[in-house]
Amino acid sequence: MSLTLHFHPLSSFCWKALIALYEHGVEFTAKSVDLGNPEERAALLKLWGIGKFPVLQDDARQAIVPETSVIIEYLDQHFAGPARMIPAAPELALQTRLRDRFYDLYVHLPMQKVIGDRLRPGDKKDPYGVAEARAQLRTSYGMIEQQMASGGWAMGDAFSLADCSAFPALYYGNVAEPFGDDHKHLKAYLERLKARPSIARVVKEAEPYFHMVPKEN
Ligand SMILES: N[C@@H](CCC(=O)N[C@@H](CS)C(=O)NCC(=O)O)C(=O)O
Repeated sequence: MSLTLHFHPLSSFCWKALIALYEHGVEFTAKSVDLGNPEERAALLKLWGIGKFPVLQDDARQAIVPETSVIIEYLDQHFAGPARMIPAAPELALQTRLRDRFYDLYVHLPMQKVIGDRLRPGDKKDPYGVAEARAQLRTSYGMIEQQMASGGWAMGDAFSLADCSAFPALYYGNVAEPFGDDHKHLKAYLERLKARPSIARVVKEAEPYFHMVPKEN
């Protein structure tokens, strides 16, 4: 098997890549990385100096592919079945990439800030940064509420890269800064995402690890 995904089942960005792998039905080896283990961390750093996962390794093409959006483009280029995560039409592709950036930068990163702060020692917490992140999440939720008013997927009828980005960001976002009563379209979108077989599989595989998600303190 030529593909290996270096990942962790609980990691939100790893979910994004896994969703695309399952959408394409690509065979791959899932190599779980324990970042708390110095040898496993060093091995990941050798692949990608930033030391974040997921990283896709393609032995057949001698390629190391970090960064989820790039991994998903790579899968589209080399492993896509009939469904593509990035549409062929250039304008639609641009809008899909924009929506992907929106979910990563303005939902996923602030969500990580809120949840990541729970892991900091008591004297190293960043309440100001967390308040800013929560405000960003609420702004983004308001935008998504409008975007999703007519239902469907992030880009309309076709499931895409933007939905791969949206799910982990919104799933953990709702844990970090719960949706409000005025977010009915957003809530419905998250439920549609959860029901998608590729996503249901990712969540099921993560379930044994959910007790490791840091609780609010
Ligand atoms: N921009 C990166 C973000 C990856 C990322 O933040 N991964 C997290 C897990 S969700 C990670 O590796 N965290 C460990 C660390 O920062 O040490 C991507 O899209 O792949």
